[in-house]
Amino acid sequence: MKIFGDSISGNCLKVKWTADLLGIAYDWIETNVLTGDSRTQEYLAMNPAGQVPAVLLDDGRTLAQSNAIITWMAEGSALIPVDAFDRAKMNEWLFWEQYSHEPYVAVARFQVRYLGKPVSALEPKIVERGKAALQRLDEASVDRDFLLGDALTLADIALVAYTRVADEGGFVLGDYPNVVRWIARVEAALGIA
Ligand SMILES: N[C@@H](CCC(=O)N[C@@H](CS)C(=O)NCC(=O)O)C(=O)O
Repeated sequence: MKIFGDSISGNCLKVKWTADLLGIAYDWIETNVLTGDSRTQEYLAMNPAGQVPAVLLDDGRTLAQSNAIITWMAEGSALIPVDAFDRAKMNEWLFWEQYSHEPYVAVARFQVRYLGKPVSALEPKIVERGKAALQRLDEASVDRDFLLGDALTLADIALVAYTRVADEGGFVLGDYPNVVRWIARVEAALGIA
């Protein structure tokens, strides 16, 4: 399969890390969102959403949305709990990541690091909601190694992607000591420390 991804994007790195951990073979097609590579006619024909990541299978099928891709890749692996309730809890984190974490933590980072916006010029709602997301993660990781307990799941992979670089958006990770320790554990499990 081909993975279309931009190496600066946490959403894309989730897919790479999951494939690497599971030993899934792929060709990485670097797709620069800053220069509009995901908005060409050719790319839009494959993924009408005009975003990365996307995967193109050898049989021509395509799949987009980072958390949909990693869920498909990890089907049947230890990264997805067998128990239905635990699996639903993992999905709770995945949906929360896309609606209540990524739109703030990742967007702040993109605006500061890649668009050059001063942290002081960030929209207050982005900063407040980003801090709230980090606080929630800090509370969730106070008494457990990974978000669902003892074992790494897709919840950790999805959420570590932008949390580990939250500093680049002006957030102070040191204010969330449980998060700092959780990031180190997830990075070690993924071999990306
Ligand atoms: N919900 C999507 C978000 C994808 C997304 O926002 N991709 C960004 C890079 S992180 C992108 O492709 N931006 C370029 C554009 O929209 O033109 C996912 O999780 O895959």
